Amino acid sequence: MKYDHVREVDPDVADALSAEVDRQRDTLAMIASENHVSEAVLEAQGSTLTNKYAEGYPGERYYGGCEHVDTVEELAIERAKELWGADHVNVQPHSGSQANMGVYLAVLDPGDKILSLDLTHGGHLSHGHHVNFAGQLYDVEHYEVDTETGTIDYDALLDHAREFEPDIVVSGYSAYPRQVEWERIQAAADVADAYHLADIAHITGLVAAGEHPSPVGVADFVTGSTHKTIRSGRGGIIMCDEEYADDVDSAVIPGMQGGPLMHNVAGKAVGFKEALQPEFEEYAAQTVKNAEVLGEQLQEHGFGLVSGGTDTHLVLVDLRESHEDVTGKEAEQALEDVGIVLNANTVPGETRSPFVTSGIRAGTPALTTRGFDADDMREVGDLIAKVVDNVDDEDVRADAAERVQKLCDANPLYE
Ligand code: DSN
Repeated sequence: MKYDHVREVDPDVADALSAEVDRQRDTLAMIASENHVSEAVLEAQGSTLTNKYAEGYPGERYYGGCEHVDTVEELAIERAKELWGADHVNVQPHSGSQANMGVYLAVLDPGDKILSLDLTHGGHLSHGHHVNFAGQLYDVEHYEVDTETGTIDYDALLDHAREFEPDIVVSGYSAYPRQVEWERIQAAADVADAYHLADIAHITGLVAAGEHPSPVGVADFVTGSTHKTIRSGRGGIIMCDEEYADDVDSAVIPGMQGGPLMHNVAGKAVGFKEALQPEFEEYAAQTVKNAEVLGEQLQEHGFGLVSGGTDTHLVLVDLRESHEDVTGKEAEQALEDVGIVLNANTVPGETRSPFVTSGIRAGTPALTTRGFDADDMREVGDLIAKVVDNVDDEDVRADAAERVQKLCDANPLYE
């Protein structure tokens, strides 16, 4: 990729942009929330739509000159409706967190009650963590996974909802390897006469491709981010029934955002079109298969997985089961040194700080995009095991780095 215009104005930034392309080409992107979008999505995001203000919605903007951005936003909306089957879609949230903020703003008042999964059990900051606006504005309690099984304790959630009487129950997670039983979450919302927000940020692509059951038609609100497994332009999305459409739209603008990022909306439209092609279903199925193979390979090497495996695009390794003395942070650093980029992650029953942690989370969406198959994933599993087994061994690292480079060369990116 060339950045000729940037280079002319700003060589320092051009160098960083080029170096980042090389980094992505020569390392394994295994942060479960990341992916590699197509050049078509990149081009749409880098378009002149970044120049346009378009507060409002297609056909009813506060500014003139919106005919082309209207086309783009309408296409993004129609394609999203086709992908997820929702009645109403808002494609303007700048991120998944802002999509959640939009829903809270639409139906909650400050001080209202949120019941959501604890962050260390796989939840998300925007579900009401105390350092986040949601934890500061609302009265939040958390449910948990069963620490024995690693899966959501739906019975305890039901009891918790009965006692706490939340105004909204939040489901959908950022470090949960198993399928979510949306109806059982809905039962907890029903018992408290609460709304149900399903945040499918991580699994948007899996849901669209039918690789994970859909909460659309079960939950009142479904939010997501658009650049993870769905592999489109960066940002967020809100889906809901028609009855909540006006409340959601006014919460997004004027409630919490100004001008939409129309270049990103264009990236969403293009990525959604790609996801509507039959190949996307194959991609999503392979993503899940690759995670399963990775998990099995790690288990062969003695690693423990939260919940004992995965049905999704990620595995969550509990290092306490196999490497009590290696922290998530140490494993993350050792792996990054050989070109395997994933993240340290808290695990259920975590005793270390969120900066240290006892786990690592590894995802397959980006590797699957660049063509990794089951054999490649076995090799990746072997490499992760070898490096974590020998965190301080320079020879092991040198050998692993070479094998990582071979995998990258065999599965080229942005040629
Ligand atoms: N940062 C994302 C993740 O890694 O899960 C969630 O927003």
